[in-house]
Amino acid sequence: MFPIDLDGKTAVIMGVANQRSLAWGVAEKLRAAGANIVFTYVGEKFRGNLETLTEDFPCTLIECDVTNDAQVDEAFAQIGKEQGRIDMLVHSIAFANREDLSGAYVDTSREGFRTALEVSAYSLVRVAQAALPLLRENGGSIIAMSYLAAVRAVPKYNVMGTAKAALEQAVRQLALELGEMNIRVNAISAGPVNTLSARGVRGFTDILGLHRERAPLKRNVTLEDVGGTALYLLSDLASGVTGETIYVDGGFNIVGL
Ligand code: 1JT
Repeated sequence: MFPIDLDGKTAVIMGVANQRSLAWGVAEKLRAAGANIVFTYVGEKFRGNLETLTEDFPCTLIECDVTNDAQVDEAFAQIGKEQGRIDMLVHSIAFANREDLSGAYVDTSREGFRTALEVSAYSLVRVAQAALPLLRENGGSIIAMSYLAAVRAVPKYNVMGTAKAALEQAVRQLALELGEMNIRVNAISAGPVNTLSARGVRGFTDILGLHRERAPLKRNVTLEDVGGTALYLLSDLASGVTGETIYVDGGFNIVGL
């Protein structure tokens, strides 16, 4: 196997809640490739989870609530101080109020819409802004996590679909603007995975089953699947790829009937 060597490269990974997180799937692949990793978290509970998960590998943990401008700036200033520069940025953050991921989309509140778009889409722009001084010297690669509901109407996903549409557009706009600095920006559109976020959704098991039946690969996607594509996008193997949304969904999105 041709190894991807990320020795001497530094990644910032935002959005590991526990071992089922998509961001953790990315972290495991980056670690195997030899990358140096900085994890950001929100709150002591998730810091504790990260401490347990990363017991056996050296990395840095920094608090970063993406809704807090001062904290975003402080976090990346500290990363700059400790690491000098970074090469990779992984955005794996989303939030919507529980009542906005069920019921009628037409009932979405102003506050619910604002929250979902702020945390799940604007946050990519804001962290790219804060990370830019650390990425621009040598160029780099940014990825974000999306879902099919960005481009199709998906029952229940409701306002998160609006947020993912905004996220994918932000990926293209950032790719256009940061390309001249050799910073690539891409999205992974993952099939449903049984993460902490998904567990809060009633009927999620049915969604997984439906995917398994209809997807060409006849299975659900794993953290390995998502991590592998992330590793490719973050490495020089994808040196000519920017502004894309790559589907890691077992082919679900290509099926017509
Ligand atoms: C959030 C939640 C973002 C669940 C999410 C998410 N992105 C994917 N999922 C899982 C999921 C959920 C539904 C779905 C497919 C996947 C929970 C709240 C925070 C943001 O429907 C087809 C509903």
